[in-house]
Amino acid sequence: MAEPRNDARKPARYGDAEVPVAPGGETHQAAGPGHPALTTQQGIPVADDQNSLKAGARGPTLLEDFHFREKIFHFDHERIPERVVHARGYGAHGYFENYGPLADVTRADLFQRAGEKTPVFARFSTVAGNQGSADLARDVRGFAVKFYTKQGNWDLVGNQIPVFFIQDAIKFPDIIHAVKQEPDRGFPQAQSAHDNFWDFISLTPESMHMIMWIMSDRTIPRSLRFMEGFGVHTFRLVDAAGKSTFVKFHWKPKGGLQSVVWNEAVKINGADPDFHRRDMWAAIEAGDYPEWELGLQLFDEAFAARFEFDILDATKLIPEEQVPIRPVGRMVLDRRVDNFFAETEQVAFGTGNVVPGIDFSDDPLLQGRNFSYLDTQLKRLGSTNFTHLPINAPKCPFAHFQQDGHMAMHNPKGRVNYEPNNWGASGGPRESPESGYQTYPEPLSGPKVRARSETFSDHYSQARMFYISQTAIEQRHIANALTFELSKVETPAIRSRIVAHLMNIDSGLADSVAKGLRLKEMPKPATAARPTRTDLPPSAALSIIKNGPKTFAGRKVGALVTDGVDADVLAALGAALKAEGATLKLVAPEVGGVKDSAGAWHDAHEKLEGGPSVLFDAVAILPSKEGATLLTTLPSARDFVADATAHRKFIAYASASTPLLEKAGVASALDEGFLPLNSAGDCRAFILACRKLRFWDRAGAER
Ligand code: HDE
Repeated sequence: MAEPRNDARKPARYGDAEVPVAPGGETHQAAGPGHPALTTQQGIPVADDQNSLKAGARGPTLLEDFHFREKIFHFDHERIPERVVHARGYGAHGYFENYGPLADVTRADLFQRAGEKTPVFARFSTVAGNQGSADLARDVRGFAVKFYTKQGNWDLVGNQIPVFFIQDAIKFPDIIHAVKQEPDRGFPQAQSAHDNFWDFISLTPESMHMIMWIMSDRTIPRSLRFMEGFGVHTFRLVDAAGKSTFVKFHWKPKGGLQSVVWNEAVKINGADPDFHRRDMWAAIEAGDYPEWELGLQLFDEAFAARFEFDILDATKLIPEEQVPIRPVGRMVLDRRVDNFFAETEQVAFGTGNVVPGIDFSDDPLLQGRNFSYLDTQLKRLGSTNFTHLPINAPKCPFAHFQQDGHMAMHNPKGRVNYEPNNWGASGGPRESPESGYQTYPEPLSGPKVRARSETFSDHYSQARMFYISQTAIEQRHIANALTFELSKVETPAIRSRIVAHLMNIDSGLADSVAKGLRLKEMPKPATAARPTRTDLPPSAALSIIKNGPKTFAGRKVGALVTDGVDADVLAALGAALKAEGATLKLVAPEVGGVKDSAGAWHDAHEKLEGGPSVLFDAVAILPSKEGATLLTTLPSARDFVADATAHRKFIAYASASTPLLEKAGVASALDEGFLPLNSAGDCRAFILACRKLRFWDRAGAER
């Protein structure tokens, strides 16, 4: 006998929402105007998505429930393998706009016409951390760009550091195993500060140049928008006549370079582990589109022959002073993804994706990568048909006879699936001897050997060049980072081995790290395959501080406000920041907001505990008199001020804030980085100061 149906619905009111509720208490929202019918994957309309099919309302669930089984089956398989490296990343769409014809060096179609826009998808990533790791791990960042050109997809799969740890791709699994979590314990996650990493590095002197970059503030960027990008390897450009020119690719951010300091990075990871992706999302939402200029370092065989290092060695860069960068276009990211999984997660980059006019060099790292990327896509995306996914498909016409396989969506139509064939007009695609991809016919000879060229054996000279190119502040940060990382290494012999390498780079640096570690005995310098060259001049392009922004555009001020905040000052500050292209965020004791001196209400962006000063580029302390008294009782308010001071930020302050500044221990040492903000007229001086990003001259210990 059939049980009575239990589908009576009564309206319930939950705040502003009125929803139909069943006698069991669960919410049922029915299809109707504006809401299509919910269906199964097979298109069958669903009557009830709140309850599984049971033998009686209190009975066991029935295997027959095809809707339940399909829903859970699909859910169980939602995850795909994350990238073995660069698992944590964030992507956006945009375009590349070409400045002018580059026919003198390449026949690549995207570089032929001034003003032409090529759609792109860019993905930025960390390397070592797993997908759920924090954004501000000390790590090199991936900088991968897919250009959907009219002659197929070109992927420039680069990093934000122009050199790499190793010279031969055969060592990639080793360096990555060493840096990722140790296999027995499964930690540490997204950190190089552990024994395995430094043990490997201490035995791999070719890494020393990269180590200088990794230990610099380059690896803790303030925003993905404020970092450079590099193709790293030497590539080739080939013109219509077949002439080859070597090239290194560079991306320069329009907003200038900016990094956080280490103590900020540690705190940001707690306060907002999604700091970088949130920043990119918010910038695009606000119409403040991230932008980079693409530049080429072009050189010929003659330069390659006389250059101090081997141009095939990915642990070396070519100083901009030696080969200037030729700007050729700009990339603007103006569209966020609609769906993170479909686009950012499923995008498949590959160094092997090149278009006619762009070719490889014999860099053994690049050669190995050309195998790896295609191979990894099969594992990650599960099918040879990953190019059928919209994010990976070319946007130009394509035609081939590759067919079938998992999830095939573009199978050839008709009878013909091979060539040559003699089926006339229905015979399908054929070769293009003129416009098709032609490999540069580099003459090759030599014995088959498993060997490293001696021209790769200078491990320290460019490490030294990088170090001496830094400002004193940046040099101090490198020493501090090395000291921090090696202090997490439990085996004293590893610490000592690294110091032995540093001695070949700069004795002051080695001394400072040895002192920071309290090494009992200074080691002997590491045996160098080649002595360090001391004649390489410093390169200003390698410093972050020397390449900062010209304005404060794209940056954020956090204003700590309370009830009674001066209405005129707040309005003027907001307007002045807007005019500069920067934003104002209000931090208040409660997220509901504050009432200003004129009685107007302002919603807060952050509650004080969730909006520490590390999230902002500069801060303004703007309480009323009563508000300041309240803030002195809140530890998070004191931290807000003390951290901003220690992180060398510019701090605007209303005179009413004095009790808080006193409580935070900074009132007695107000330097030029503290700017009074008591009237609308004070805003300008504050913003001009902020353009320098930090007041590095502040006395006292740096955090
Ligand atoms: Fe990668 N790298 N890589 N890599 N790499 C991957 O490909 C590999 C290297 C870089 O946002 C993998 O799709 C080898 C240098 C970026 O999806 C994998 C070697 C540079 C990304 C792979 C290197 C990079 C990857 C993992 C040693 C800078 C993320 C998932 C020769 C020039 C792209 C995947 C994205 C990803 C292999 C070294 C950049 C395993 C074997 C040098 C930006 O195929």
